[in-house]
Amino acid sequence: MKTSSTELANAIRALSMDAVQAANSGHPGMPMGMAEIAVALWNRHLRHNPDHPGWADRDRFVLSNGHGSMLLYSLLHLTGYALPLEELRRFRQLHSMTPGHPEVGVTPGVETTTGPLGQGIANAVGMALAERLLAAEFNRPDLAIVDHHTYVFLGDGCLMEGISHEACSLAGTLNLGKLIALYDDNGISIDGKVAGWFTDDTPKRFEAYGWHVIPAVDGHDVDAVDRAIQAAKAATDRPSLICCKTVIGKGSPNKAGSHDAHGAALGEKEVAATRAAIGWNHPPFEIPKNVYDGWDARAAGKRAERKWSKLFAQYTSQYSADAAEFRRRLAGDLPADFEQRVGRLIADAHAKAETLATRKASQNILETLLPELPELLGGSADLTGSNLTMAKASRVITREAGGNYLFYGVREFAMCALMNGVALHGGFIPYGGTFLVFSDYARNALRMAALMGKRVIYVFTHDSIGLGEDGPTHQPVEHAASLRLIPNMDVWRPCDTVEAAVAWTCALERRDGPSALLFSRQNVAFALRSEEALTQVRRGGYVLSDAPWAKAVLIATGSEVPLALAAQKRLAEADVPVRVVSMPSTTVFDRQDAAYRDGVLPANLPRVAVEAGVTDFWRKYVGLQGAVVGIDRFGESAPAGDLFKHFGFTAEHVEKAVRSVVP
Ligand SMILES: Cc1ncc(C[n+]2csc(CCOP(=O)(O)OP(=O)(O)O)c2C)c(N)n1
Repeated sequence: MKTSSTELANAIRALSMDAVQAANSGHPGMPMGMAEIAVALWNRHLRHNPDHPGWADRDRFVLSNGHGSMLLYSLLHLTGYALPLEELRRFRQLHSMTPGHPEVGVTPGVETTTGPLGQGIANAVGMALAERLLAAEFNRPDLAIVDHHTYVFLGDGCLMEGISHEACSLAGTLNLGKLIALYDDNGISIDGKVAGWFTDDTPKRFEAYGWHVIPAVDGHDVDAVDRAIQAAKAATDRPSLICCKTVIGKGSPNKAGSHDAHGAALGEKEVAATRAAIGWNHPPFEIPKNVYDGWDARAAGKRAERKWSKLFAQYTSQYSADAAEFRRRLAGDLPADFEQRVGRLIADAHAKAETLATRKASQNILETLLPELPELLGGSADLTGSNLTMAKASRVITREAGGNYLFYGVREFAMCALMNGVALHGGFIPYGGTFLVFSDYARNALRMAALMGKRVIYVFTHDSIGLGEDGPTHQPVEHAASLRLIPNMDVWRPCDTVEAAVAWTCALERRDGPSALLFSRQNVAFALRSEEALTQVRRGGYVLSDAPWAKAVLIATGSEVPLALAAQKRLAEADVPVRVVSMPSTTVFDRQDAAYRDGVLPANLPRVAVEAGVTDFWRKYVGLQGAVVGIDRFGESAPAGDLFKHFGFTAEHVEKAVRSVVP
């Protein structure tokens, strides 16, 4: 007997309200309200294989309204993913596979970590972009090995968040036709009826972005949603938004339609009343066999993947080199000769000993690497000429054509959240640029990349007061330190062409997290270093210039390294030998073994740090007895040279700081 859509939907309702009740924590309203929409998509359209969640050509599904995580966990369990009922019972408990919000890597089938509203839809735009670009690069006539949709559920919260504007506006411009968003229009958010704070005409808003909009769909009518999805799939020239009218907490006699159903357990009594109202007579966490059978997506998933595998086998026989490259790209492996190439790049930089702005050094590196790394997907938030993120091999992505460089427009947050989506999709290593000071605009996307452990590279230029005349609005002061506070974020502030090349190398080689590369606007004198020092740059901190019988250690980063060297020279002339340590990446240095760290920073020597940023951060290296030459206020608008002098970034002042700590 075919299981009815109502039963399929009610299984989601029951699992969601029961799991939230068991945890006495969570959000039952959204899963109960989106249950029919989920049936339409997951039971009739979504192409996926629960036995192989990593299948390359699966449809991607993003739950942008991630607080409704029980919806996704119910779906994954019911369709046959390796997510046993036991894990649903342990919703939100320590080390369960069902954390409060969906987390990629924790639960099979979860494509991205969501919860911070608005970012899921931006991730989905990134995934749809990656699909489009990969298809343009690898598909051949009659051999569309990349051909899948990206579906996203979102609610009022996502649409209120500014990032949804940034991301959806760009998705419209790029005509991402395989992106299909389903909007849970229930008129409720945490504080109550959204009519008091959210009255946009959402369909008109998305039409203005150039989306294909299907308004006023009854979100509790599975067939209606099904038809809307069919129409959305047919509109291949634009992304689609399906606006579904729903009732939050649908099924709950006393809480449906109210914010009471949003973010708290319904309560034992109301759960029982809901069971009775929807005619679900099974005990908590018991799903009848016919319902499991109705949901089971494994056989269909296997068939779909098998079909694709045949296509890919044919592709492999006709285009074996492309097939191998496709596999490499999706595996995220760097080309076999990568190590040699970057080895040469670093050796060349060492030999040339050029004095350049580190942002320019970064561009030169891209000139060398881009032609060899087709997986690099670059871009900038409208600062290409300043970030120097483009190279000769960059090809601009347009709505008509693929490429490897995207003009993101002035959309820092969307850029970074899109890059997360691109990295999650696979096939690319995204990098994107803006001024360091505007990393704040994107900050939560940076945090999410770090949390998800994704290889995303940020090119943050104009990294200090050294940018000069643009003034304090544009001069980062606290940013380097504050980026270093994000767990799993590698932060590099290279001092010259060699360190810049090493920073890029390490960021590209790193598979388990993002890297922020901080580059200067202004020229920085090349730092001559020994062969031994050269090999140690990748350890994040190293002895750049030693002195026998050193009385102190001077630690510097980026554009302040030459200053430390100048101070060292003055001190040497006055018989105060000091060691200079260059510390391009404190985060990487901190991961080195204790013997190495102690070797670089001997415990018995007083320390002075020099960085054109807030001083607090450096206390962990210099201690309370040491000194920091930094800047604990906002900058000023003036030529860089004047600012460095004004704020005490002079060899004289650094010398004084050293003398203050040397006994
Ligand atoms: C960026 C961000 N801000 C705030 C929150 C807290 N929050 C979680 S759900 C929610 C309301 C969302 O409303 P809606 O999308 O309509 O969800 P529904 O009430 O329909 O479940 C808020 C403010 C969040 N998760 N992310």
